[in-house]
Amino acid sequence: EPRVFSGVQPTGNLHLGNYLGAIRRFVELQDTHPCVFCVVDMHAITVWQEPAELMRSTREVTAAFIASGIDPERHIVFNQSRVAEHAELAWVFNCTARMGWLSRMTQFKDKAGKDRENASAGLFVYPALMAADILLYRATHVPVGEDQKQHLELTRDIAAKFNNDFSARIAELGLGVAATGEDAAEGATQGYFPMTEPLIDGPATRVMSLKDGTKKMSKSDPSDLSRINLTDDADAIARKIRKAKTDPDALPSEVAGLAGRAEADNLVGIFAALAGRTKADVLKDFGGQQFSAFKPALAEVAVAKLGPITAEMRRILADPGAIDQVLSKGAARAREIAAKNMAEVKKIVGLLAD
Ligand code: AQP
Repeated sequence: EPRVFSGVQPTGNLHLGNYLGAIRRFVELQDTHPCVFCVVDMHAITVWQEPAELMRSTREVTAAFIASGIDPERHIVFNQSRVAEHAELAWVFNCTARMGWLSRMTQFKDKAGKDRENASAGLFVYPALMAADILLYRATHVPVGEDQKQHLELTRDIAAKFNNDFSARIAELGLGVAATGEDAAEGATQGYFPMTEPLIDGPATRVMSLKDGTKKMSKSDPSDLSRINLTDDADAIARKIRKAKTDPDALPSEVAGLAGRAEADNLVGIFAALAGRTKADVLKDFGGQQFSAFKPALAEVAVAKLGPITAEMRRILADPGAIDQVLSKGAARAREIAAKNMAEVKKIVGLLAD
């Protein structure tokens, strides 16, 4: 049975990359799949968060979901820490995942930096918690940006190892579904967890920094000029695009001409994604023109697309009580699925429960 799961961390500075790479895809998928959208506050605390700021940010991500068009009546929207089963399944997966697998995660290496001894243990096991988020709902599809590809592969490895370690038990309890992907390739006929497919598609799976076309647009970049925040007003958006790094040449008329021009490629990609057009189509209009002509047009598209979302976010954020109610109701619905599946996992593993 298909189901979509995805999460966004409440770590402040929600930006255009989060919107184009993830949230906008969530909105599209709600018409075709039952969806679970989670504000992953337990992931956020793998690095230090100011408590008041964490609460504010959790409400802000929820407001961004709703303002972008996610319907919390039709789909499940909640914050992770409200559903204790995420932590429970994460523990089981900490015991499934191997140190070697986790050691190879590039996000851990990037975030821990040189001072690895001083990184939290939570940051190291972050991908096991992410696997738990997804597999707790036995989700089959996960829309994410390109940067999460490796974590999704690890999720599949964890699911495959769990299915394989407990294959006899899963069959004995009649809890399996037909094996797919790696399980089937290894000759298993029954698995408990599905081989989740990442959905990394659309024109903006990796939006780059406005200041450096080789770095992804990121919440934690110290330069606010590197990103367009979902809370930026029209003036801020126009100013950031005006100051965005470019090269001195005119825009090419063919997509091939963007090769080796990271900043130009990024800006054209952002234009295309926001306008719902292809890069080739955008270059038909702007090929041969200077950035001085392209940038105001890009700012106009960005403001037209993001302005209404920002305004709606402000309106929603004015009533934090209503946001908390959405999260609380969503958590109750999430818990129904999570409790059933976690009880089955306990049976499979041999953990006695009531
Ligand atoms: N630049 C990006 N382009 C496309 N998609 C992106 N995502 C993040 N950055 C880009 C996608 O947004 C979703 C939620 O991200 P997250 O907040 O859970 O994770 P993150 O990678 O920590 O976000 P940041 O902004 O990059 O924060 P820092 O600075 O802490 O590293 C995910 O689907 C992600 O792929």
